[in-house]
Amino acid sequence: MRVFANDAHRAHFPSGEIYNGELVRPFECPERWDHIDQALTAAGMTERLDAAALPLDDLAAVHDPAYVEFLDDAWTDWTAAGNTGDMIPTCFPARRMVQRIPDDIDGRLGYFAFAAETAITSGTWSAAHAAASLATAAARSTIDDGAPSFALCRPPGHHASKDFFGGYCFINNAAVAATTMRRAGAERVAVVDVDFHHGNGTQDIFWNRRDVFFGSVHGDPAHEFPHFSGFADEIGDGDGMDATCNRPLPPGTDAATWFAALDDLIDRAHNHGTEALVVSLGVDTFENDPISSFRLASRDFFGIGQRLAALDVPTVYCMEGGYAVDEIGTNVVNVLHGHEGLTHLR
Ligand code: OKP
Ligand code: ZN
Repeated sequence: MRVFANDAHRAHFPSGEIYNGELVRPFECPERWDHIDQALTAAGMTERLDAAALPLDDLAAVHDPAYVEFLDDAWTDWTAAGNTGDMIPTCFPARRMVQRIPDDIDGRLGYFAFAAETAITSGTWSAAHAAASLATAAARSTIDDGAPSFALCRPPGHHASKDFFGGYCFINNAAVAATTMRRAGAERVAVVDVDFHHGNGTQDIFWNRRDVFFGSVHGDPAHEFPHFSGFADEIGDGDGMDATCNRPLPPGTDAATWFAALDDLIDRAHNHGTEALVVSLGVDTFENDPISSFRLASRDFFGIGQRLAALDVPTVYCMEGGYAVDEIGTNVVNVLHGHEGLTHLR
């Protein structure tokens, strides 16, 4: 497994996350990366491939240029306005309000956000840009020779849509990877999202498109974040009708039920004629994850890689969530070992 990773992620670490009515240390923290990095090394995956900075124009297939410009300028505008803390959106354009980009930075912050738990800090843009660059390089290398790659993206991406951030995500790394694979010649690409949370951003980006299938198994939005996306009756629209497939599952779902849903998604991706695969790899389906409620054990993660490898197409894994920091490395390595037909750690 080729691993794409660098230290640029460290620049993103806001001082707090709004959680249960309190400002807490963000669950999405740099130690997540460190534990994955260490587990990869211990498992013999010692090489780290870097990526050239992705030209901002290349993001235009996935994100609105005005949104990219907002992210690029956000910290400068925020501090120029005299603010000293991190950027936390507090006012959003709800139903029947004016959907127009404000000049004021507080207004722009709310306009380009869908959730308030996710703060922007001084290094957020550089880290998010670097993560997307890693996803691109990984996708390109995998299309070039067919061998699987893992992009150790941080911050994650699957909640970020064309023009909004939230759920710890700013740039949609998996959507950028899928776009890279399309441009490199794959006629049909599938994004399979195994993170505990629904990948609302990826779904939205490809909602009307037939060439990119999106399938997700996740906590039922009736009970879980992102609350307003991920229901079973969301199936895409227009040319993209039936190229979106959601499998929401109830809190407490066990491995057997979860894998039945994954097998279903994999069949759908296969029947869609996919020539290349992007995996939104969250390991927050783990039984001890602090913010999620599914019950996969560490060795179950091996089965995820095994099943996805059976699709037998060039595959890039993009890191998404997983917040049980002590076990995150084991769980990720098990997925990658499953894909490569190796043995699981435990
Ligand atoms: C990001 B990723 C639950 C609050 C949820 C946001 C979770 C973002 C998850 N009470 N807060 O998909 O792992
Ligand atoms: Zn998640």
